[in-house]
Amino acid sequence: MDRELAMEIVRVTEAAALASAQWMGRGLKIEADDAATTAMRTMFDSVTMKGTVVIGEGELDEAPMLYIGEELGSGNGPEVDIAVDPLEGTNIVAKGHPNAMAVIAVADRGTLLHAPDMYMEKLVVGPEAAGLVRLTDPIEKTIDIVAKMNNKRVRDVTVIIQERERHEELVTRIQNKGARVKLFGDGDVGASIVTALPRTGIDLFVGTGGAPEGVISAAAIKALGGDMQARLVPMNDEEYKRCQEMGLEDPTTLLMLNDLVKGDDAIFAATGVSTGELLEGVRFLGGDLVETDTIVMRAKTGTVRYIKAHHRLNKKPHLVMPE
Ligand code: VTB
Ligand code: MG
Ligand code: MG
Repeated sequence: MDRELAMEIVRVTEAAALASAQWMGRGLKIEADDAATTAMRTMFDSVTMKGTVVIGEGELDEAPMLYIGEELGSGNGPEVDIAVDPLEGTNIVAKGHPNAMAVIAVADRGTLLHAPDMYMEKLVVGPEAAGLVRLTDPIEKTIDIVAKMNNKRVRDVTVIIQERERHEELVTRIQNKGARVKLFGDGDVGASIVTALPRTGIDLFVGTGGAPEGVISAAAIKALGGDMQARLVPMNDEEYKRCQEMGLEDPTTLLMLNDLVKGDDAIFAATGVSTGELLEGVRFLGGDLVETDTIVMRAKTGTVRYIKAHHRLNKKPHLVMPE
C-alpha cells in the first residue's frame, strides 16, 4: 500500500462525517447512517485501489450498509481489504449524543479477520501492558497487571466499559477491586483507541460489543503499539454456523491482535461526527464553512496524525442534506 492511501482514506471518512452530522439530533438514525454510507461509497470510487469490503456493519440494527463482498475503489492500485463503519453510533447521532464517528480500516488483501456482524468480547490495553494481559484471565488479575505496568495504584486505574446490562457483573467486580469505571453509551471503537493512546487517563477497555467494531479497532490498536484480544460470542446455532462458514473452525477461540489484523500494513482513519473521548465532532461555523477533526494512523510506521480541515459545503452539494 502507498502511504498516500492514508490521505485518500481521510477524504472518505471526512465525507461520511460531513454528510451524517447534518442529521444530528433529528431522531432519524437510518437517514443518518444512509447519508454516511452513501458519502463513503461515492468517495471511495475516486480512491486508487482495488478494495473489497470484508467488514460492513448494519445487520445488527438493520441499518443501511456497505455490503460484505462489495468492491470499492477505482479498480486499479493495491489490492486491499476494507473494514468500515460509516457511522459508528447511529443512535448517538439520532439523539445528539457524544462519540459518533465515521471509521475505516484498510489493510493488505487477506489480512483482516472476516468477522460476521455479531457480538465480540474484547480487551484492549496500551503499549505498556502489551503482551502481558489475557482476555481469559480474571478481570482482577488484569487490573493488577495494568496498574503495575502503567505505574499506578489500583485505585487510580480507570476501566472504560460500555453501559449495558450485560456488563453489570463486570462493573461490580472492577469496583470491588478498587479500580474505577468510565461508562460510555455507544461507540466502542473510540473507547478502545483512547485506551491505547498516551495521556488519556484510561488504562483498560473490556466488554462485549460489535465484532465489526472489534476488527476495525484492532487496526488502530496495532498502529498505537497497544494490545487487543477478542473472542466471538455467537448467540445461536445460526451465528455459530456463520462463523464456521467464514473460516473460523472454532468460533469461540481466543483471537490475538495478529489474528484480528495479520501483518503490518494497515491504515486506520476516523473523523468525528459528534464530539467525544477521541475526536471533536463536525462544527458548522456559519455560512457554508464546516470544520472536521480526523485521526489517521499507519501500523507500518506507527505515525499518528490529527487532521483539522475546513470544508465548503457549497462546493460539495452531494454531501448536503436534502431540504
Ligand atoms: C456495539 C458497539 C458499538 O453499538 O456494537 C453497540 O460495538 C451495540 O450494542 O460501538 P447493543 O446491542 O448492546 O446496543 C455501538 O455502541 C455503536 O455501533
Ligand atoms: Mg454503524
Ligand atoms: Mg457501530
